[in-house]
Amino acid sequence: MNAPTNPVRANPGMDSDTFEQFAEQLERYVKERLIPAEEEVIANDAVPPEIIDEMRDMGLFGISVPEEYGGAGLNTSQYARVVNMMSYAAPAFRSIFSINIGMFASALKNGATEEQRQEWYPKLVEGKIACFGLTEPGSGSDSAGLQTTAKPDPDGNGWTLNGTKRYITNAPHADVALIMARTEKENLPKNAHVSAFLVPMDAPGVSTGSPDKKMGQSGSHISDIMLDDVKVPGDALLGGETGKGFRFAMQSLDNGRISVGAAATAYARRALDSALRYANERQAFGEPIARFQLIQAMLADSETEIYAAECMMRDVTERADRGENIITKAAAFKVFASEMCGRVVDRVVQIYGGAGYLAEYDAERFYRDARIYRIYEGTTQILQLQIAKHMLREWEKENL
Ligand code: COS
Repeated sequence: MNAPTNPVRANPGMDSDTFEQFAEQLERYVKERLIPAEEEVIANDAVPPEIIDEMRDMGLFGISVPEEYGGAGLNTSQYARVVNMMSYAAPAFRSIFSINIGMFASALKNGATEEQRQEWYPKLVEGKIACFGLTEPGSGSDSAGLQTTAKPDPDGNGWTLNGTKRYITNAPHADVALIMARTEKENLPKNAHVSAFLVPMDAPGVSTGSPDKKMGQSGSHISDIMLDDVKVPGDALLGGETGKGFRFAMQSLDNGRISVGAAATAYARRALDSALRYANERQAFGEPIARFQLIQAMLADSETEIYAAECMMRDVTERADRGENIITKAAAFKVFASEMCGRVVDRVVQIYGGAGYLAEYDAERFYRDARIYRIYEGTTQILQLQIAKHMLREWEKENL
């Protein structure tokens, strides 16, 4: 059963002709500019700065920001399609702007005061980079267990933050972080001990660790953020109220899960296209391996599953645009798309055979890059629990 549509939150987005024109250009940009640049991204573990500038010029860093604040005002369906199109190329290209247009923009939309929106939306549009500080060394899935503290200053005019955030995507490049911190010592019902703060990364006391070495996703960087007696003004508190940070973070994660699902779906498509080409080139027993039915089964299963994820993406994002509550469907999409991508890249390595194990061929990096999709923005297991919790709650409402 779905929550009723809320007309206040329904989002028509950019007018569809303009969006389709933009989508066509973006698709061309991905194929003609980003894919040829992948080798350089991998060799240097960095997205070339000129590509970041081009992406800024295309407005990608603020594409979901409402038009009245200078953005392109994409709705959730359009946002997911942009993420999906960009994620056909190496994951680092999505990564550099995805927090801006996803979790950070979402937190501003759901939680910020008008003054905060006026300050931060235009900065996203300009291309400033945002990161999202929820996870800590001692709390990942158990996000409400965070230990970072925000204490009110004695004069009542600001806050002092202390703590460490871990695995923060884009932290080494970010201009601003949304930091979830504890404003109460003890855990409160509904996690009301958590509040969210807009923290400029150049504030005194903020530092970042060196980028972590990872299994895949070259060119995308994560690191710790250390907060050492960081003083922020009173208006850095998101929404101007304490106790709302967990809710804002979870709402942002609904959006982040759509982004990961869209990215995983596109990357599965990329890997499958590559396997299709390889299966037609590679000869065995005197003919292309694509002629063999056991290879065909792997191709067909992958096509079927990618199609299912594409349909889920369309459905969940249209529901979001109608203002429906999408907590469970965003989680279900992320679970299915990320697990599906894992199965597809595994089959793709199998189709490539021995070559699939070599770094010289694409299949090996597809396999490594895809692994994180099942983990970040909510592991499959945490999302299974979330989906079941809401199913049981609905059932009880209707039956008890
Ligand atoms: N939208 C709006 N409000 C939400 C919400 C959402 N998606 N999720 C939670 N809330 C609010 C609600 O008020 C909720 O109370 P009700 O369910 O009674 O309405 C309250 O927050 C508490 O939520 P919940 O009971 O789900 O919190 P738990 O402490 O049980 O924690 C899990 C839930 C474990 C699911 C949560 O901590 C989580 O999602 N962890 C994974 C975090 C994650 O994805 N990390 C990835 C890295 S961050 S980039």
